[in-house]
Amino acid sequence: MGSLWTLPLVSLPLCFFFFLQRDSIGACPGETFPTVDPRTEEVLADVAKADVEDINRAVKAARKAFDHGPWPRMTAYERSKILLKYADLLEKHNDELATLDSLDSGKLYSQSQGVEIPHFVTRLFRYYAGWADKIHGKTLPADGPHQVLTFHEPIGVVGQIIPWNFPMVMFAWKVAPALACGNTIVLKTAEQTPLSACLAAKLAVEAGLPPGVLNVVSGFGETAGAAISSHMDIDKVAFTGSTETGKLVMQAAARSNLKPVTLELGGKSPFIIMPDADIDQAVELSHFALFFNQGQCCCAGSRTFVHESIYDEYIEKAKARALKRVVGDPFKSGVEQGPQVDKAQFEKILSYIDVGRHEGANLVTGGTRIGNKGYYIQPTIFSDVKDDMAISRDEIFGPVQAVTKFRTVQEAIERANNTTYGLAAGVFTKDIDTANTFSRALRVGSVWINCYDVFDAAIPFGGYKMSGQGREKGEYVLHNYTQVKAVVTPLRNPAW
Ligand code: TXE
Repeated sequence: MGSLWTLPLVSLPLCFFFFLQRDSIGACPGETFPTVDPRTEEVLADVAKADVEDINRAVKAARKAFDHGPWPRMTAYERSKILLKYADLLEKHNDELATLDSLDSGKLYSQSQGVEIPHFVTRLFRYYAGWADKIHGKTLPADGPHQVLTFHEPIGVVGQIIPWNFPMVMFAWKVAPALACGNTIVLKTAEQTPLSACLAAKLAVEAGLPPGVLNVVSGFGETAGAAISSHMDIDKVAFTGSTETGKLVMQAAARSNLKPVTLELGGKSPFIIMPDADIDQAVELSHFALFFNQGQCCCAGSRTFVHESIYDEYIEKAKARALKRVVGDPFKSGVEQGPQVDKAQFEKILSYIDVGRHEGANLVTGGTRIGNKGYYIQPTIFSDVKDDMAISRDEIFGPVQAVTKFRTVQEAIERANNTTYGLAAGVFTKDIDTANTFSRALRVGSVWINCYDVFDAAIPFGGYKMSGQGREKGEYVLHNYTQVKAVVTPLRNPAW
């Protein structure tokens, strides 16, 4: 653990947002809001509360940097070198960034320190540093005596709004590709988890990102977030969060300047276990698919479909596994599950557990909070869940697994697809034909066969239906952050 960030954060001057003019600036009226440690329910730090006027200032800085600054004009290779230097600094500060994310969100330190920052943050910046000088247009064979070229240009000032479940990972998914394409950015962190992005913004200055290119703002959704999505001088908005808020972002974008919108939203992903599966492996993987990160994953495998022939055995073993799950302080080794991120999420999950009981699902294990301090919830399993129950339809975003049985592949496909969401799915089978059938029939953005939550900088991620629009990561995300310009020139001597 990094030494600096093991101090109680209340005393640290983390009350700011950064413009990259080498200054840290407080929010306009000097207002702050507390960010809370979900382990103790105590205040960690007071953070600048950006308002509409702060967003205007951030956009002004980003606009100036885009219209007149060096970032979109420098060679792609120069941009790439700065991104690589940024990645080196993120790597150097791996443990502090991980500590801030775990303090702020309650996620396991082993996960943020050993997996998220190195593999999904630093790695992602290096991946997009590699892309910077490979983003280019085409030469097109048009009918007639014309030379036709396309330029792939940066889109301009990009607004980005991120959630709290993977604070630094979401920062990297948004910032790295947008910078590689030559854009400038105004990014708003989630009000639950503003800390790590403050440090990341400071490191961006150190890496040599020119002034005004990356503007990180902490504040609330209804004010600062809404000001971003409705801003007339922001050219594109990228959002990750709930489906409900995604609709508001899209409406605001349409009502203002019709800026293009990409959305990565909620899910209710099926995890389908066939009778030929190794039952112990299936139990372990489906447990991981749901309970990972306290169940706070947009792609959590939250509807477990188990073939009727192995259903009873599965329930028994899944219960034993859930009872073995170690819940506690996310900084302690051996702990598998920390607290939920905040009071609102904690109460939402407990109320869904009540709804599940009242709807007649069978509570197999769990169902209550743990202790009386901190937002800890018992790993919870419901069996005999019917498709029309709220716990099967709605995104609970917590450690609550809903298990149901099925008979045929066709039935599993139809029921798995019978949702407004379409983010991801897991399929557990030894039969390649069954695996192929599922991967083609499921209406989701990611299908994991005999694995789950496999992320890589190169693999695109995003949703069908109300799980979102557009893709993040890989080459696909570059479309979100570039404009295509067609340039046509008459050919004087078409024969040549
Ligand atoms: O999400 P919001 P919340 C789901 C999950 C969770 C539920 C509610 O089911 O229980 O959403 O969580 C900003 N204009 N996911 O309330 O409101 C907000 O400040 C512009 C799934 O935290 O969507 C934050 O930065 N922005 C999800 C971000 O939106 C607004 C991850 C997300 O907050 C805004 C998080 C507005 N009007 C929650 N209102 C995933 N896909 O991974 C809020 N925001």
